[in-house]
Amino acid sequence: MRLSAYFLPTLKETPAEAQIASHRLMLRAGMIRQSSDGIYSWLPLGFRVLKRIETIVRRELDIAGCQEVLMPTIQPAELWRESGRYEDYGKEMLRIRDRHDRDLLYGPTNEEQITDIFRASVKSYRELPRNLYHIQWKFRDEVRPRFGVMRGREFLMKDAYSFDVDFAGAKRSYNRMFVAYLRIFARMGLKAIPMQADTGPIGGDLSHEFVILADTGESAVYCHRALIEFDVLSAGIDYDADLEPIVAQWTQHYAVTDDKHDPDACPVDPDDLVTARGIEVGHIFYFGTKYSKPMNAVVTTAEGETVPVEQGSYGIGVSRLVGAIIEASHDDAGIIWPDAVAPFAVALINLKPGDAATEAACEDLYAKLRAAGVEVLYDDTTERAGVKFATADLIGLPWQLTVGPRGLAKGIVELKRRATGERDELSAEAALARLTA
Ligand code: 5CA
Repeated sequence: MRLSAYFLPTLKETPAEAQIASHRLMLRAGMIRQSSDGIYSWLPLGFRVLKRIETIVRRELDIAGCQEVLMPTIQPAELWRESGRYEDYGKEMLRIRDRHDRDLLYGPTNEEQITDIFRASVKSYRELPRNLYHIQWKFRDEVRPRFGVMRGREFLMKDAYSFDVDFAGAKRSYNRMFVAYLRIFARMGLKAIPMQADTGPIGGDLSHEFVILADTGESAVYCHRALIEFDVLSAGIDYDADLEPIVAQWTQHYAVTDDKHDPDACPVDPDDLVTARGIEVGHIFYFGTKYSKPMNAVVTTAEGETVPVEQGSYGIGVSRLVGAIIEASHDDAGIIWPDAVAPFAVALINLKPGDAATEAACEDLYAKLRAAGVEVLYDDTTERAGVKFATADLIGLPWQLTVGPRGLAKGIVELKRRATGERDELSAEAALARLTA
């Protein structure tokens, strides 16, 4: 993509309304634009990151045996009356009435809807387990939407729902998602720590929040140092195997949010206790028959008995993750994208547009990188070099490849790694080899 043709409305000034780094940087880097309180449009650069995150989530969930569906954003109130949550949900739910005076709502989550889909067709334990998910916009009329996409009113969530015939099966489904979540966040370059959590309005009695550590996190978190060290990607994973040992490895250590932390009862040696701030990027729940019972979603067991199906639900804040990743990875100059979610891999910076040799070298690199499948944002604009470097640092692509007449005269270009600031002067061929390796 040529920057001269790209819709990238960057801001020089720091927007006054933004209180935290990710919100400031997303506005300054032209990733989002506020539409109304807690509701945002996603502009090309931001939308690319959102799609990257979705792709990682999708890939790992599909490996874990989940199947993607797409449910509507607008749901009928009757389903929520059946579960008893229509009144309980209160003012957070956006209620809508259609032209026929039917009560509808903009879904804050989809337990009722998926249970309705399930009960219409699944009748036997033979068809279980199943895990269905979608990636869809939600609306919650939060009292205090803030921090940009981190606590929005409209936000993109991945929500998955598991169905099993008994508790043992439901726990296996829960474990699968627990492990899949560890891998999803690790793939994004994040360290997410599962923490014991309350189930809140979702209900149920087994629940973990996945929290990434960042100074601006909304809640204080406490965990054993060992959890920071665990590695989840080096070994392969067999989702049909017993995953209890992996889950136990993580849950044996203390890890709680501040509402559950009691300094006097904390079992961890102070030297091993990490006290930090955290951002909740995922939340998983086992809630048994909380919805299947009132909604009469039943299956027959191997013994011929009819029982309500056992359920769990599993959320990831896809749009929140964009902000959370920036909170965890930025500096004074701008965003530092982890490779896996970066909107483009390389910023190609032409220091002297109009100079024939520089132009030719840039065009050649641009064509070769694209031919090799490397996503490049080519700064072919006529801005000053200082402005170009500032923009490149602000939007935070992992690599900056700079080409100018002085270097070219010596046969070199400059390759900078955004995360470390390391710069190498090398030939264009060597730079290409590095970027396409
Ligand atoms: N039904 C369950 C799981 S499918 C559920 O709704 N869980 S949740 O309420 O915990 O939300 C799941 C994830 O969505 C959270 O972990 C968080 O990352 C994200 N999320 C929740 N509220 C917001 C919000 N207002 N803005 C942005 N992301 C949010």
